[in-house]
Amino acid sequence: MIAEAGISSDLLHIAEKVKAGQRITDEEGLLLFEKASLGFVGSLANEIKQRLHGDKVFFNRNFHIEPTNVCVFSCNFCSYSKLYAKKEEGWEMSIDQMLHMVKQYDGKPITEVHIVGGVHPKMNLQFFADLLKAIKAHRPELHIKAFTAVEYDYMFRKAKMNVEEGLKFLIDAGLNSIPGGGAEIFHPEIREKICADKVDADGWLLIHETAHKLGIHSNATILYGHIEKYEHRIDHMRRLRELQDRTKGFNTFIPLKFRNKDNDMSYIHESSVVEDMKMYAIARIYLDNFPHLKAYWPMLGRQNAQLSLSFGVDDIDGTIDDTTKIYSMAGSEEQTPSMTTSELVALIRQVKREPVERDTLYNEIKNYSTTADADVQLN
Ligand code: V47
Ligand code: SF4
Repeated sequence: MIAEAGISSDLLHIAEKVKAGQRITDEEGLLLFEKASLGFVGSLANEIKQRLHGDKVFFNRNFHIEPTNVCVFSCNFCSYSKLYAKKEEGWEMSIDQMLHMVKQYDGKPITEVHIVGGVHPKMNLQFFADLLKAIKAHRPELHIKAFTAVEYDYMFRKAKMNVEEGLKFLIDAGLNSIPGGGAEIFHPEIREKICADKVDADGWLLIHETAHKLGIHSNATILYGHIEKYEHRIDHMRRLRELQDRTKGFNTFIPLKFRNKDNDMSYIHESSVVEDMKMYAIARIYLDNFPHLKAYWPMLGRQNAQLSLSFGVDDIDGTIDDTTKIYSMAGSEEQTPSMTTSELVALIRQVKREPVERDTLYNEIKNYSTTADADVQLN
C-alpha cells in the first residue's frame, strides 16, 4: 500500500480509472466515502464535470406549484406533514387557484412549472389531469414537470390503473417530465425507518422506467445525511445507475441534504458542508451515465450551491420565485427562495464559470458568459 503524496494505492487506482473514463465499482465508491479526502474526490469530480460540460453551469427559469401539504403518508423527515398533523398549517389549492399562479407569469420568459406536493386523499388522477389540461390550454409551450413517483403510485392505485395506463393518461393531458422526489433511500432497512408507508424502491423505479419507455425524461434524488450509512448511499446510486443503463431516461441526479427543523427526525444533526461536498463529488464519480448533477440551492443555500460547482455540480436549478415551501419549512437558511436571472448569473460568474440558461431537457436557451451585466435582467 504505498503512497503518492500520502494517497493509498487503492485510491490511486480509482483515480486512474476515473481519468481513463472507466466506471468504478460499488466497493470503490464505498472506499471513496470512507477513505478519500474532500480534495481527492473534489478534483476527480471536477475533472469529470469539465470533461462533460466544460465551464458551463446550467440554470432554468421556473416556478413551483405545491397543490397541498395535506398528506396521507407520514415520512418522519417531512416537515410538511408534521405541521399538517398538528393542524398548524394546511393548504389545498383548487385548479382555478393554481391556474391563477400560472397566469402571474404571463409575458415572462419562464420555461417550466414544477408541480409537487403532499398526497391528498381527495385530489385524484382526474383532478390532476384537469389541472395539466388547464395549464396547457393557457400556455401550451410551458414544460410541465410534475408529481413524484409517490404521488403517482397513490393516484394510479386509487384510479385502478397500472403504471403505464396512468402515465399515458397524464401524458395525454399535458405531462412533459417527472421530477426526482420520493426516492429518499431505497434500501429497505432505512426506508422502513424513515418512510415506511409510501411506495418502495421497486415501485419508484418501475414508475421512472415506464416513463422513460413512454418517451419522457425524469430526475432522481437521494435524501442523505440522516440515519443512512455510506453503503446505503452506494446501494441507492447502484439501482439508479442500473436503470439508467437500460433506459438513458434520467436527466439529472439531485442529492438532497436532510434538514432537521420541525420534523420527527429533528434530533439528528445536519451534515457538514464537507460531507455535502463529498456527496456531490462521489455522486459525480459513481454515476458515470447521468449527464447532469444538480445542487438545489433553496435547500443547500446559495453559497454552498456556489461551492458545489467545484465538486462536480453543473446545474443549480432555477429562479423558483419563492414558490416552494418544502425546504423553508424544513429549516433551510433560504426562507424565501427566490433569485432573479441576474442574481443566478452573477453567482455563477463569481466562481469563473459560464452561466447557461437551459430548458428542462437541457437544450441551451442562452449562454450568458458574454452578455453584458446590464443586459442580463432584460433577457
Ligand atoms: O422527496 C422532504 C425532500 C423531496 C425534507 O426533480 C426533504 O428537479 C430534506 O424531489 N430535508 C421533494 N429534504 C423535492 C424534490 C425536488 C426538488 C427540486 C428539484 C427536483 C427536480 C426535485 O424533498 C422529497 C424529499 O426527499 N424532503 N423533507 C427535509 N426535511
Ligand atoms: Fe407526504 Fe411527501 Fe411529506 Fe412523505 S415527504 S409525508 S409523501 S409530503
